[in-house]
Amino acid sequence: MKLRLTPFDALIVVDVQRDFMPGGALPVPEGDKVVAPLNQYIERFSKANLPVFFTRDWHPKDHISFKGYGGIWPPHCVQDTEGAQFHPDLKIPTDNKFIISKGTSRDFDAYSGFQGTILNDLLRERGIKRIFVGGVATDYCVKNTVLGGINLGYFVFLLMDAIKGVDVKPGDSDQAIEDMLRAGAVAITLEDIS
Ligand code: VGL
Ligand code: ZN
Repeated sequence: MKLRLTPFDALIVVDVQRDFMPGGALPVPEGDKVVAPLNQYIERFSKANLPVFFTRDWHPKDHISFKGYGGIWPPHCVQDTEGAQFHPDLKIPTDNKFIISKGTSRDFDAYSGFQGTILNDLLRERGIKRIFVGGVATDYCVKNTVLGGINLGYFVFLLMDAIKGVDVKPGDSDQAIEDMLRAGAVAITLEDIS
């Protein structure tokens, strides 16, 4: 497939944070492998003056998703901790970039970047019609952001070369990809963008 970026396109980089990387609190196997390809997407979008959105998990220390507080996850991405920082090699543009924090209230979790955030408003304000989504984890926040985007009427491209999953159960990520494609997401890699 050859597709050309248009003024109605935006890149969404999901949760590329230290705690989701190998050695972090909630490691995604090979999670760090998304950084290099994402940097290439970021460069393409930035050079075309298109907005780049970075979602981040940004939990209070007693968040409902944490073990001991009603959830299933080890504490991760606690607000203002090192684990919540973006991967140090992620090339965050100086201009036309937006940081979207989610899961910020103790009693609510958010796997989707749209949930409880102004992401949809920011995209709509800018006339964005198509979103390109990569990051971690394929089977949680990437999946829910993609499905959320489709439900809100966006055309969604799934960046196959820039996603990694946790696979709590083997096959979860493959199933998530199947679910996203069935819902209407279109799978692409960097080569598909001319
Ligand atoms: C995520 C589990 C818990 C994710 C966030 O970013 O996919 N997964 N919180
Ligand atoms: Zn979380």
